[in-house]
Amino acid sequence: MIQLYYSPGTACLAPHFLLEELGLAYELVLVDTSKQQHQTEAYLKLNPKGKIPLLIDQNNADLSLTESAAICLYLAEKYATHATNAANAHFNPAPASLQRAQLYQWMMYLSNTLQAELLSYFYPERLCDDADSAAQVKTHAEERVAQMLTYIDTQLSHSGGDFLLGVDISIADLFLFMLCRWTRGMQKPARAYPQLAGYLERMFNRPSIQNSFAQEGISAPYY
Ligand SMILES: N[C@@H](CCC(=O)N[C@@H](CS)C(=O)NCC(=O)O)C(=O)O
Repeated sequence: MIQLYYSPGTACLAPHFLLEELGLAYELVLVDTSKQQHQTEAYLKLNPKGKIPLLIDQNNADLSLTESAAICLYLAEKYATHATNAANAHFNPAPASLQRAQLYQWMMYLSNTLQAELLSYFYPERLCDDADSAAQVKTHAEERVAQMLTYIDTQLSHSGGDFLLGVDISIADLFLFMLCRWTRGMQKPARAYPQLAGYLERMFNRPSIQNSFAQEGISAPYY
């Protein structure tokens, strides 16, 4: 069995979407950050970072993994091969292929640039000492996120298909949908960009995303 430790709507979403896409058997374990359950002694023993998500793969010697992007890369590599899951093998492009290189490029960009900026937007008080400075940090983070969304929107129009890598969906799309959802309270949310508007609607209609939202108890507005 695979266990995903989650708190609704957090960085657990991308791995959750992927578990659904791949049709794997898994168990969700709730660690509610709004109740500080990620800071309990029991959870910190499992994940000393005190962050969500955490994946434990009992099919693979109880492998324990954090970092949402790393979990997605691991799950795709382990469970989306032609040998075991041919219908979903596009989630695991061949090593050194153009698709894999582009996948790495997107995953690095999304996790260390857009996701990092979103963390500044949501937790500005962690970066400064007073409320006025925190408000400024938040405003600047939102401006930088807007620049990134403009870049992503343009790239989508050149991808050659419905997804970031072109014709086939990849883990980068699942990750991007999660991050775009987090912009829904911004002055110009991701859904307001011309390419992203249709892209997010298509992604939202996938059963993997519908099921994950239902299981995590997430309600409208979804993105
Ligand atoms: N880089 C990490 C970020 C993990 C992270 O910051 N998760 C948030 C939820 S989205 C969290 O656990 N926040 C609780 C806190 O920082 O106290 C990842 O992608 O997994």
